[in-house]
Parts: sequence; C-alpha cells; structure tokens
Amino acid sequence: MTNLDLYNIINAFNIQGKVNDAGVYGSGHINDTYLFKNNEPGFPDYLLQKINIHVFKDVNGLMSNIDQVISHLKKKAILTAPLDPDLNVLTLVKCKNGQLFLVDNDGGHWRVFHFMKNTSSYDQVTTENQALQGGLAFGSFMSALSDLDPSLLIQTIPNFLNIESRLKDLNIAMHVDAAKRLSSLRDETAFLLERSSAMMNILQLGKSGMLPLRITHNDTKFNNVLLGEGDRFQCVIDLDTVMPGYAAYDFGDAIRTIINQGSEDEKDLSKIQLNLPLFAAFTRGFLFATSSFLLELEMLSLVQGVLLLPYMQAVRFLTDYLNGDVYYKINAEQHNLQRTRAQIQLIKMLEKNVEELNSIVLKEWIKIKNNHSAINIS
Ligand code: ADP
Ligand code: GN1
Ligand code: MG
Repeated sequence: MTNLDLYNIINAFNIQGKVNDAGVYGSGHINDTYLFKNNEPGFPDYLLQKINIHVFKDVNGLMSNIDQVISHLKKKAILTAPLDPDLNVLTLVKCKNGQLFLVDNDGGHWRVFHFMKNTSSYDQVTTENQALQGGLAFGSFMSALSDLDPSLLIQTIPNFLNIESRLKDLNIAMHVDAAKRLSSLRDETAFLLERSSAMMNILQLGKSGMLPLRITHNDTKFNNVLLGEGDRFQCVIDLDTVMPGYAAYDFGDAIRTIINQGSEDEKDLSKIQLNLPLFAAFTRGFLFATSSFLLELEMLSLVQGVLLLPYMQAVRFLTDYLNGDVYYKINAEQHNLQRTRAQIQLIKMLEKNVEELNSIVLKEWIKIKNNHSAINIS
C-alpha cells in the first residue's frame, strides 16, 4: 500500500481536519493498523485498519457487532460517572456514504476509529497497578455488556474459543501435515493431546448450564486495553471477537499475558516465570468489577480458564504452524513454533501453581464480598 492509497482510503471516511502521512501502528497479530495524525489542532487523530478478511468472513456482521457494542458501551458510560463516552469507549468513524466500512478496488476492507491520544498499550505488564487496572477494565467491560441482548451479535469467528473444535482443527492439521512439519513436533503434539480431556471442563460445565454464557471480549490479552494517565484504565479495544463466552475465558486470556514474565513468543524458556503479585492484582480488579453478578461457580472456574487459555493458544499456534502459517502474522519461519513452545512452558509453570492461584482468587473474593466498598482500587 502506498501512502497515496492510504490517504485516498482515509479520505473516503468522515474525517475532520487534515491528516498527515500514515504510519504502521501497533503489534496486533490479525489486522493491519495505521495511524494518521491530524495537522489541524482540535481535531482527532485517526486509526485506519485493514480488516483481515481471511479471519473475519462476514465483515457486515463483524462491523454491525462492533457498532452495537460501541453504542451500548457509550450509553452505559453516559450513565456511569465519571466515565466519558468519548474517552472510555472507542469511536467508529463512518464512511462518507454512511457505511461502517469501505471496500477498496482490490477487495480490501477498511474501517476507521478515533485514535485514543495519550494512552499506552503494553505487550507485557510490569507493575501491580497496570495489572489491577487491566482487571478493572475487562471486568467493567463484562459488567457493562451484561444487559446487551446476545441475540443481536453474530459469532464473528464460529467456535472461536471452543476447545473441542480447536482440537479437531489440530487433529486435521496433523493428519494433512500441509507444511510437512509434523515429524519434528512429536513432543509438542504429545504434550497437548495428553491434556485434551481435562481441558474440556469449562465447555462441559457451560453445556450443562452450570456456567452462564455472558457477552465476553474473548481477546483480552493485555495490549487490548489502553491505559491513560497514571496508567489508569481508559478503554478496552479490539472488539472483533465480542460475542457470547464464559467469564473464565476473559480472565484466563488476560492472565496469560499478565502473569508471564517472558513474552508470548519467548525464545529463552527459562525467562517464562510466573509473577504472582501481578496475578493477585488483576484478580482484585476483575473481581471488584464483577463480584456483584459473578456466580460462585464462575469464580471457582477462573483458574481453569488460566490453564485453558494458554493451552488453547498453544493448540492454535501449533495448528497454524502445521498449516504453514496461514492465520497469524509471523516475523520468522519458526515464529508459530516458538509461540507454541512458550505457551507450553507457561502451562507447565501454571500447573505447578494451581493451588496457589486458586487460593489467591478465593482470598480476593472473600475480601471483596466482605468489604466491597472499602477495597482501595484507585
Ligand atoms: P489487532 O486485531 O491486529 O490486534 P487492534 O485493534 O488490537 O488490532 O489494534 C492493534 C494495536 O493498535 C493495539 O494493540 C493498540 O496498541 C493500537 N490501537 C488500536 N486501537 C486503538 C485506538 N483507538 N487508539 C489508540 N491505539 C489503538
Ligand atoms: C490475536 O488480534 P490480536 O493480536 O489482539 C488473536 C487472539 C489471540 C492472540 C494471540 C481474532 O489477537 O485470539 O489470542 O492473537 N485474535 C484473533 O496473541 O484470532
Ligand atoms: Mg489486538
């Protein structure tokens, strides 16, 4: 894409002021993101995104989901002082023809958001305050969407966090072995397949009606929350996968990126160590925001989500590696394998600490239930 192409695309949207050249932005694995700064003071900067249509097959449905989620969150923000609908909720910019997205001459699909100025998104968490704020952000997000009618939303990626279906995909990928990589992956496949039945628990509890389906974010890695001044949570972003799910999914995926002192794709596995104070801080924020509606069984399922989400990621990364890297963006030939190994190492560390993790959740739950208003979360 040349700068002129991008400039023509952004100008098909209802933007105000006059924008500069685009710069590639962010470290997401799915969409292509560009930042346009505004030359005219007082007008917003814009974030242009090329939607990954290999991942999102129904862009109309996807954008209608996002539009409805945003409208609902903005209404809730107006009612919830001191939240501000412009600062605490994404703003989608429509095309000049009124559509929510643009299709270019080559079939590329584009959308535009207001860029949230003076915010940070972190690939890794370093302070307890950041972790606490992440917990408040994702917990409040779930809370704010608890009264949105789920039947309004489509499944943007069918069976997205359905582990049964993800394991089927892995088995197919192993069978087809498209990239001829299976023979070197005996350890990784054995590790994952050994755990497959234990990982069905949340799904089974859900199917039996014991865990309620809620509207969840489903992609709560830490760089999908923007922190503002003083690292206070400002806005949850990346709304592509907001759809029905279980509370443990959002908790587990956030913890996957918070508790790990190494990166998601860490090469040096010895760096993958758990940071339990960060776990406790996120848990405190999450439970503070959700304890008024979260069932006791959901609270008890959270640590299962902490094991499930890295497991699901490992399954997904390995499936993509076997398929020849067709889903996630990669920056090296073995990137998906490195990601798989890092998630497997994280699972090993988590398995050793399950009791401790459960006792932290329980301790935070009891503290909040006994003394909700006295918890200092500022
Ligand atoms: P992907 O699906 O590829 O992860 P995201 O929507 O998460 O795409 O955007 C990628 C990155 O761009 C985010 O991690 C964040 O750093 C940044 N970002 C996204 N939306 C905004 C926004 N409205 N304001 C500021 N930064 C944003
Ligand atoms: C992708 O879009 P991004 O980078 O926030 C992926 C998530 C994975 C994550 C792993 C739609 O998230 O499911 O957890 O990578 N998003 C999609 O880093 O597949
Ligand atoms: Mg993202």
